[in-house]
Amino acid sequence: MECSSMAGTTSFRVLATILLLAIAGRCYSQQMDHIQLSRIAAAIENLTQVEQVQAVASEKVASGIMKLFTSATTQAVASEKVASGIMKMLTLMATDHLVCERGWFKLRSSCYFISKDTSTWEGSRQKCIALNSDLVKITHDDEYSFLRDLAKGHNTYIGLSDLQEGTFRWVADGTVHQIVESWWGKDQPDDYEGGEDCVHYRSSNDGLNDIACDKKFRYICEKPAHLGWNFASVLDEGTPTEK
Ligand code: MBG
Ligand code: CA
Ligand code: CA
Repeated sequence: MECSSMAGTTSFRVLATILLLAIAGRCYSQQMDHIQLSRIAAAIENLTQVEQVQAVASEKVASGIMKLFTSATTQAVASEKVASGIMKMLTLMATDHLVCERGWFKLRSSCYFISKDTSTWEGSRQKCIALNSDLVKITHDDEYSFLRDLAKGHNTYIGLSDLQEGTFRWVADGTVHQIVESWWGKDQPDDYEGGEDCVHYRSSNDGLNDIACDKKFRYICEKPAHLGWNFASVLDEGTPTEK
């Protein structure tokens, strides 16, 4: 819009004046627009600078957080390493260094004693208790096989009876038995003639059988193995010695 050359005749003077005023007003307002625009531009510039400063700041914050995170991770890794080291040592001591005293046989974390003498089921139990143990409780298939081997073809009492309530329970902890069906000999348990409440390994059937509790058999006692402190072997990580 042109703002300078404006002239008029007399007849148009009033109109021209009005027009001039209008144009002047418009020019003023345009000038104002201009000023406002530059103000806005300056403000934007300011904001941009602030934003840049903030961007730098938040970059710093972000990098700080990253540093903290990295150090936390490093520490976590470090303490994980310590924890796993301790676990390794404990595991070594707990598994490879569990021992049984002389005359007892070890399987996993238990020690077993197989008697040479024979006794009634209750008598057997008392003898186990006198040896700081109890009649054996069988919980695993491989434990059953292990005990079968220990019995070496002799009838041998184990810690199972249904003397109370007619339910077979392990005498060591009173829990109801969870026997693998295949451990029983053929057609057992049968409570033959209503008088069989105690369980033994019956060699001729190669399986468990309920029998009259006053029969005298060998017996197997069980107690927990204890830690043997073999530090040399613990420190020599890779090669735990066989017990
Ligand atoms: C015997 C068992 C006895 C009873 C009997 C029944 C041949 O084994 O020892 O407990 O179950 O069988 O015939
Ligand atoms: Ca057991
Ligand atoms: Ca029987």
